[in-house]
Amino acid sequence: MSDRTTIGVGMVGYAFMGRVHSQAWRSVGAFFDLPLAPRMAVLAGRSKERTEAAAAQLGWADVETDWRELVKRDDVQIVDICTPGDSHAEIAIAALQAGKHVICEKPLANTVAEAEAMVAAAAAAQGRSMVAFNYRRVPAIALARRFVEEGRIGEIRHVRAQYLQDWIVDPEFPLVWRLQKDKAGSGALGDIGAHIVDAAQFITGQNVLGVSALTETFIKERPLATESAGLGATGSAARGEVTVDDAALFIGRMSGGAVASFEATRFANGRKNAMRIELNGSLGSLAFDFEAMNELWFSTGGGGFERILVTEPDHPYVGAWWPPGHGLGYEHTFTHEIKDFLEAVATGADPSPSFADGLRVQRVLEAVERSAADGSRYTNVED
Ligand code: SOE
Repeated sequence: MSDRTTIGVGMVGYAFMGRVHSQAWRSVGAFFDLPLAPRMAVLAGRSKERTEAAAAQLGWADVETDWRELVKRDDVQIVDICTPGDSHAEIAIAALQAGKHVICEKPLANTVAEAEAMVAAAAAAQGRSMVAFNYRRVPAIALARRFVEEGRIGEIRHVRAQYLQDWIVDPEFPLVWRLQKDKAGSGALGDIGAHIVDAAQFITGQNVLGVSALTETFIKERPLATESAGLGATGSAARGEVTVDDAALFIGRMSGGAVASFEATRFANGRKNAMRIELNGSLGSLAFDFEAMNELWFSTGGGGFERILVTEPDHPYVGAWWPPGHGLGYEHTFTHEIKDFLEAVATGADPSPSFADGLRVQRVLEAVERSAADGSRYTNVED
């Protein structure tokens, strides 16, 4: 352990994603035998007082109040972007141009044009870059991909994906940044729809080719947020317009011949983080629900579905953790992501998902918006 090369990390943002990424940086070296030892060098945020408090709580050695200073520092080789989407492109491009490696929260950007600029900067840079679609690193999802690659469900015909939450059902829930188009790019579509598009493409190995979509905003105005941390917030008396979708539904065609349906909503009362995907193939089916994330359901037709408890040491990532049956949680998906990223940085391999993969998802989101604006007309995802 002691002869590993230390690599300095600088993180921008410290709300929900910043907290969970911090947990991953802190624990990854204790559970995985890595070629590089991350050092949590510096945390950037706008308010000095709050950033210092977050750094002390989360384990960062120093703070900056301007991400541009963080990007310049010699003790930072990796920049981790945990900010709202409106700053992803600017920070990532500056960091790549400064010779840093970059890991960036999803969706990659707020527009296709920004995502294209990020891919171009990544292609011209020495550093590695990755977009943080963490659900690829749920052991059950990685196992589902392995089953598909091994041909265990045969030719895939149906992809049925849902991402259901309920944290904004209350019309008095404040107008946090995730409900503002200029900050988030889109609503449920980009925040959680992006995850199921990536997961569907990752597990099946097929791309979404075109979509027919509709979107809806149920609550058009909400109290302005005074304080906001992560998904929590307090509202004021003044109200503002919700400028994003509350729900996005779309059907699509996949490049390998499968037909797909996607549903992303934060109005599914009782569903907290139900990220679900079911595949039906010529030989069998697979089904997953994040609310029971240590399980994968497998069917070969007769007798319905069999539950696979994905806690065996030979299952993806699991061997590093607890004895069989003891289970993993949300935070582990980020630890696995950081582990894979550090390995790619050490070997010079292209991390997966790359910025190019993030752009591909962005193009699907854009096709969904165009289709929805055009009366659900079938709309090709542009290359
Ligand atoms: C909020 O909808 C959110 O935190 C998303 O932003 C994350 O990407 C997802 O993992 C959980 O839900």
